[in-house]
Amino acid sequence: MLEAWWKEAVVYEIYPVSFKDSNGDGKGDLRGIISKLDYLKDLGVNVIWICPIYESPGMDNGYDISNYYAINPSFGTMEDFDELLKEAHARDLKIMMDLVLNHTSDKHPWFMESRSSADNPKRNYYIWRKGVNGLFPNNWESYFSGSVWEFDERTGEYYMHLYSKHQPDLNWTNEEMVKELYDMIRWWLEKGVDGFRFDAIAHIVKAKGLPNADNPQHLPVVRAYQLFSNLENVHDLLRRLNDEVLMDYDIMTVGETSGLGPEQALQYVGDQRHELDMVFQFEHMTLDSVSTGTGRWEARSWTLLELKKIMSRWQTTLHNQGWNANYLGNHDQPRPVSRFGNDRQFRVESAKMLATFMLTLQGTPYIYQGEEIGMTNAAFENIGDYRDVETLNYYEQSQLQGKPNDQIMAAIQAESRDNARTPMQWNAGHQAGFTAGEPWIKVNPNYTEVNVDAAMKDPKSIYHYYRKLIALRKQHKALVYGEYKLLLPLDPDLYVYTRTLEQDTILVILNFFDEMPRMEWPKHLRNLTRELLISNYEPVPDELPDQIDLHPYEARVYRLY
Ligand code: TEU
Repeated sequence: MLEAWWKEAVVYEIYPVSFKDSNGDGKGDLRGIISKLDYLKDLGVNVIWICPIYESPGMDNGYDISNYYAINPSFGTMEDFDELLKEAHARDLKIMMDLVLNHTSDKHPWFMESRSSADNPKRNYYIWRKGVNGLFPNNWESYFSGSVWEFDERTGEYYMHLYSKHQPDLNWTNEEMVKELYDMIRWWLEKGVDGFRFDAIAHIVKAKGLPNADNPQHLPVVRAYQLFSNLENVHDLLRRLNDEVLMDYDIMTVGETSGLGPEQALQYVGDQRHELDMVFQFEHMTLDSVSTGTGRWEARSWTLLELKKIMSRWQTTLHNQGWNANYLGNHDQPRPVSRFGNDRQFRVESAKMLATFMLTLQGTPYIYQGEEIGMTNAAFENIGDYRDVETLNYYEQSQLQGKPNDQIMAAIQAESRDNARTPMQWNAGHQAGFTAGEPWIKVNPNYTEVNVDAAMKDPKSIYHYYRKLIALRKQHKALVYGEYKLLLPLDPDLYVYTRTLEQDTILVILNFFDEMPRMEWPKHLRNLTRELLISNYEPVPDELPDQIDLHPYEARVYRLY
């Protein structure tokens, strides 16, 4: 087993525009983050992943970069960034940057040049094609609805954008372009950043010849993820990036790779591969909808058996060979407590149960801002309150297709990325203490009850439970490196597993629902001494030794010896 600091770390993700506003313009900023470093240090996390803060027109909240070397003025200045880095490091906190290498903004000077004429030297920095019979060059559907192709009048050709039309895809077969990216990455590393999250990295290679996807129903566009996700050449490109740039620095890397299972993930994260340290997988994110991308709007019900199967496969397949990145929420997903827990009747209990899950699996845990206080989906009723380009595109396309409005809004309320993007709730004061002005997106009205201030004062809060869990993870190496073993695989309500490292065994019991199931203590563990390390309920004094009745969403972690 190889030890590494990033395996022992707990990562906290910041969506900067919604974290903390220091100047009253309604948008979060770097000085806002600096003012909360002590809060994060106190929580116990080690690494802060900051979503893109580069110069950007903000069509996709920063995932459309127009200058990789500059800070978006609405977040602050490069001096602010340097100070953030310095202040973080002074607290032994690491900073992980979010780098978007699959595409840029359509306002990036490269693209402005590229589109200016068909023989511009930067033309091939992007992917241009002629139309076919007056139609799109192929039938691929964009992640954000509609075609991946946008017609550009000036040269009469189409450019490819897997995301919004303001995010043209870079052409990774262009050596010059790739070299420019290397230089830029090295520049940030020389500044002293501690790692990267590589956005949408699975998509930097597209199938040769850009063939049409199967389309039995002859639709104008169809989901074609397999033609631009996790293709073989991605690995060559990542190995080269490592050899030529990353290898020289002690950093952590995580790639965002939708559409793969654990065996395929090992091609990215296998110890011998020298590509990425870990990847964000999406299998558990597709449990309650048919897929990511446009499929995520089509909800279906999920079972715990499926979740256990997926997570267990990742836990065991990567064991001793690679490393997991564990998350239930981020800036692209609804709030976990609303999705996998119960935000009405058991918000506190279920948020703690889900936290126990994430912090006791093998792999590096990622906490998304607000999870530590159990923030919930905002589920705004009016489309006018939404800001996210994916949501707005879906709304527009669905209307064009004639879907009933209540159906569209129900999907948006459950699935919209804006559910996770409402301002961080710091206190019960003006705009939840996020801004002195008017926030760019509405605050979730439950801020009077759900906020950091209240959570810090309440020793039984979700926040204090997180602190304790994070500290436990630091204390018990078995929680970091121990082998995962699923118990009671067929139990439909309980998720039970052990983590074992040498003589040390940790037992985790999670009740995923509001039922009160009884659990027989696993026979092979009955002779061991039990020490309850943490639980989200008070211990029951007169409990029978080999049979326990669980409360709704109860979580218990024992050390057995
Ligand atoms: O998301 C990429 C990604 O895989 C998405 O397709 C994800 O499945 C989607 O948001 C849900 O349908 C990354 C960023 O995390 C996201 O915020 C950006 O909008 C996107 O890349 C484009 O840069």
